[in-house]
Amino acid sequence: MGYIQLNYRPKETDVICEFYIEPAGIPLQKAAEHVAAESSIGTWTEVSTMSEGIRKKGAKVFFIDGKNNEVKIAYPIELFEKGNIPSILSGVAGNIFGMKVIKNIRLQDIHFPKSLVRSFNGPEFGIDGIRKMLKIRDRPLLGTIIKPKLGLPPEKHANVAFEAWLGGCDLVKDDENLTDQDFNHFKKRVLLTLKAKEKAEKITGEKKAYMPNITAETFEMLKRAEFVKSHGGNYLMVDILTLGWAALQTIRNAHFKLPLHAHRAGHAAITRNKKHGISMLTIAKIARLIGVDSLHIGTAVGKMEGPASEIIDIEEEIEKNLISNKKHTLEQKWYNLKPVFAVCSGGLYPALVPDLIKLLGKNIFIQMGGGIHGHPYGTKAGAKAARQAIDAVMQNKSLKEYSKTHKELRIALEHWKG
Ligand code: CAP
Ligand code: MG
Repeated sequence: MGYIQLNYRPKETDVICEFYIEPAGIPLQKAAEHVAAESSIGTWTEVSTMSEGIRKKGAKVFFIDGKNNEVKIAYPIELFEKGNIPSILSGVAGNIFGMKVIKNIRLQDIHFPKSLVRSFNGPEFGIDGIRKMLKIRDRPLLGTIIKPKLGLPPEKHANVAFEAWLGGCDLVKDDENLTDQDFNHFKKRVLLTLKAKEKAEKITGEKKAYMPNITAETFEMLKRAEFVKSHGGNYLMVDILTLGWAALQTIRNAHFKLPLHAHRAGHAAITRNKKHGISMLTIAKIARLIGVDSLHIGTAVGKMEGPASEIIDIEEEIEKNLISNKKHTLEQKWYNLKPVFAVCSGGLYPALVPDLIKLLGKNIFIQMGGGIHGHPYGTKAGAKAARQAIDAVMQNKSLKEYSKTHKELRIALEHWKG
C-alpha cells in the first residue's frame, strides 16, 4: 500500500498535517508522496528491510488540491513519542524542508489527537487564571516593554517600570534581548523591579505583573525561574524560539506555578515566507500544547508583518477551545486545554487601540514599548494615554471624544497622527 490514499478517512487517533507544497519539476502527487515517506517511515528508495506491517504505519496523503498546492497527510499516532515536541517536529517538520524534489513547502497547520494533547501540560493559568491573578474582569490588559531595549542599569529599569505601572500599565516586561548583561544583571533587576511593583500596587490599589526574561541555557533558566519565584515574582518570560521547544517543555514541566509569557523573537525566520517554513498558527498551537499562558501573535496594525486574517485565525485558535479546521474530516476539540492570552505588540500606540480591539477582541494583551515611553510627557503619561485609549473603547467612546477630557491621550493622538 503506497502513501497516496485519497480515499483514506483519517482516524480520530491520527496526527494530521496541512502543507503547502510546490514541487521541483515533478507532479504534485509525486512530491506529496516523497513528503509522506520522508516524514514517516520511508526514504528515497525502497529498502529490503521494509515489511507489510511497517508499510501500514506509513503516512497517508488523503487530500490533494492541485490548484492551491494544498496537501493533507495523516500520520498514525504510533509514529510519535507522546509528550515530546522536538521528536514530533523532527518527523513532520524535519527533513522535508530540504528535499531536492520540493521547491517550497510550508507546514500550514497541525491537528493533534486526544491522546497526544493529553500527553502535554497545556497552560497552567490561561486567560481566566491571569485575569483572576490581576483582578481584571474583561478589558484587554495593558503592558509595556522597558525601552531602550538594552542599556539601562537596573535602578533605571525599575524606575521606568514604576512609572509605567503608576500610569496604568498592568504588566511590565523585559525586552526579548535583555537577560543578564553586565550593564543590567538579572538578579539585581528582578529585586529592584519587584520592589517597584509592590510600591506601585500600594499606590494604585491595582495588582501588577512583572515579566523578567529568564531566557538562558536550560539549567541557568531554571535557576532564574527559581530566583523570581523565591523573591515573590508573579510571571516568567521566555523567548520560545531561541530557547527551543525542549527548553520550553522543561520550564513548563518544572511547574513553577507562575504564568509563562512567550515572546516569539526569531519566528519570522520560519513563518514569514508564505510558501516555505512553518506557519505562526502551527507555532501557536504547539506553544499552547506545551503550556504558555500568553503568546505574541502580532498586531496586523503595528510595525511587524503578518496579515490580519492569519492573526485573527491564530487568536481564534489559542483563545477558543480549539477546534480543527472545518475543511478537513475531523472536528477535534482540544480536550479542555486552557485558552491562551494573545499578545499584541510591535509598533503600537494609543490611536491603534480601537482597530486592534475590533480585530482581535478583548482577551488580548496590548503591549506598547515606544508607544508609551515615546510619549512627549514621558512614560507615566504614555501609560496613562494607552490606558485611556482602552477605557474609551470599553466605554464605546471615540478616542477623539475621550481625548477632550483626557489630556495624555490628546497629546498622544497629536504626537502620533492616528
Ligand atoms: C515591541 C517589541 C516587541 C516586538 C515583538 C520590540 O516594541 O518589544 O519585542 O513587537 O514583535 O522589541 O520591537 P515596540 P511580535 O512597542 O516599541 O514596537 O510581538 O510581533 O513578535
Ligand atoms: Mg521587544
